[in-house]
Amino acid sequence: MKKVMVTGCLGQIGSELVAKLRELNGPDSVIATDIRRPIDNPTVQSGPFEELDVNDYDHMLQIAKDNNVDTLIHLAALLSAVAEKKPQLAWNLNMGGLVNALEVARELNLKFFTPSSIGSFGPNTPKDNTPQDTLQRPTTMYGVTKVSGELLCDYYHTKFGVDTRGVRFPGLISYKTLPGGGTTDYAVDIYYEALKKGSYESFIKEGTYMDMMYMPDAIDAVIKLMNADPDKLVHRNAFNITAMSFEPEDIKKSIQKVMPEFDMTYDVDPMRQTIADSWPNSIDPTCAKEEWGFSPNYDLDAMTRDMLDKLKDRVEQG
Ligand code: VAH
Repeated sequence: MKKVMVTGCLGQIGSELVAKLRELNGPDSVIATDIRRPIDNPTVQSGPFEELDVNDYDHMLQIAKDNNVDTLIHLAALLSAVAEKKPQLAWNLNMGGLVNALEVARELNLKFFTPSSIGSFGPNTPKDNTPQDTLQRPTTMYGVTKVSGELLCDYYHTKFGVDTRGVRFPGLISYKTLPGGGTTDYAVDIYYEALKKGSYESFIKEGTYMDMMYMPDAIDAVIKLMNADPDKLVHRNAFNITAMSFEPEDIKKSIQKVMPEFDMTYDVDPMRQTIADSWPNSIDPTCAKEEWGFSPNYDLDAMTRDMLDKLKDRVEQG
């Protein structure tokens, strides 16, 4: 990955992945793209940036050619809760953008990454220790685009020889960007509210287990997978990865170890609860560990300590 083009670079994953790649390989090693150009944004200011609508194939191809990239990391997509409110827009953006990105990768022989999600599983998937290869009948538009994307990426590898790779991300927790319309966002919101108010009202109900991971582990996983020996990859699109599985009461107790007075109540959002109930309780990351050495570092308490430490200054500044 000497010269990487990233779509959706202003999102939760993109903003941190671009920063890490630029830290490792230099500011000019990444051409960051997104549909808008917020001039005061660190991702825009820290290196090459282009405005790009991923539904504009010709423009995407031109940017990749002009910057002589060797890798395309395609992140632009609507997340689960927003996608459920705007399913047609979600299909057009998530699938239209992906087809364009895969075509650019095929045309220019680029290495390719796009994420899937635990959202690619559905209510009749085995819920505990969900296998790498199993039934995938998601009941959300987000999940339909994710499982379709997995199949399309495998097709482009088998049919056209494109070096496509992906992971099924769990819920990702980070402090550098605000949550972007996902179902697992409660596990991000809770840290902000704990510092602002000392309490949180969860929109996901007690006892709802979901896989989660701290963003530094997610970024390391993408880079490790993209640098992995292709001959060792039995699977490609997309690997189960996870660092932990927890429910709202677990994260409450973890925060209380740092902030004993923290309290949590519930006001369940029926739509996001329905989405969460259709996803696994925990997935099995064995294939990722065996095929490319996936190895997360943060557990729930380590993540909590770091999140509260990093967020406290920002919350105090308002
Ligand atoms: C969402 N954060 O909630 C994303 C992710 C597994 C969840 O795909 O939509």
